[in-house]
Amino acid sequence: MTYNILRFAEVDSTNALCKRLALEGAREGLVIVAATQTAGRGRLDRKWLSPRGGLWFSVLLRPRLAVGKAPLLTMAAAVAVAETIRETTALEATLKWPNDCLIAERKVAGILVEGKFTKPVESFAVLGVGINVNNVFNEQLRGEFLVPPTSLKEILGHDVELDSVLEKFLSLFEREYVELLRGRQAELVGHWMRLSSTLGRSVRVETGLGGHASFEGIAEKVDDDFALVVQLSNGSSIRVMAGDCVHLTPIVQF
Ligand code: BT5
Repeated sequence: MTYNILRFAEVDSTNALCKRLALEGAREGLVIVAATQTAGRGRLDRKWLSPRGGLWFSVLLRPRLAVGKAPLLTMAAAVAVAETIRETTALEATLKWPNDCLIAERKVAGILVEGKFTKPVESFAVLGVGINVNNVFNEQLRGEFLVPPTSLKEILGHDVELDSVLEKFLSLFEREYVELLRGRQAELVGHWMRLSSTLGRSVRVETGLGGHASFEGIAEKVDDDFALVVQLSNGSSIRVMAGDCVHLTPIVQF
């Protein structure tokens, strides 16, 4: 993939801008990077705080992928984010299903894939990534987050060059993306599982849907569609396609 990187001092949301350009016919590989976002967003229209110092960017993809397989893009990006952090800082970044990257149970990065999956020619996916690199959080704000946040600078005590993090991510992501498009999902799933801190763990899952809107169990595995399989105390399992997952206890061995 040939990347074409456009940099901005400030945008509303790199995902929103990337989407607008996608609709105008921009090519796969367009990367929008912004020093700050005034309306950065997470899933379900949640706010994503994007002050200067962080790495906020979106990549335009035009994958030939069945609609149901779109979550695998999040998975591929998550693997690339965790490995980028491990390789550039040697910190032990892990993955929380479905879209968080954590260090010591604090959220250091989040991923938001949005798209339009209709006719193959018109369809696209915008892969948005936010990594807390050199930004720091004040204590008051910290309490308002779903998962306590952290940044690379906060842990390391020094700045990390934003461009080197971006470059590393783009090359690692491309590798996972190519594998995915070749249909080698099993490798990708295996890769994600090795980096995961969700599996083997007691979790609470919130789906926001009726029925089993919220339940607890042991996170057993993710399947080929990146659904999370959770084992309940009565021995049965629930397969969750989308939702939030809260880590409840330390990892237990299966
Ligand atoms: C995410 O959503 O984690 C996806 C975040 C994606 C952000 C990128 S930045 C570039 C691109 N352009 C965009 O507009 N977005 C993408 P979710 O799992 O729903 O988590 C959202 C929650 O994370 C919020 O409700 C807060 O609790 C918390 N949060 C907000 N800002 C944060 C930050 N900078 N670091 C850690 N946690 C944050």
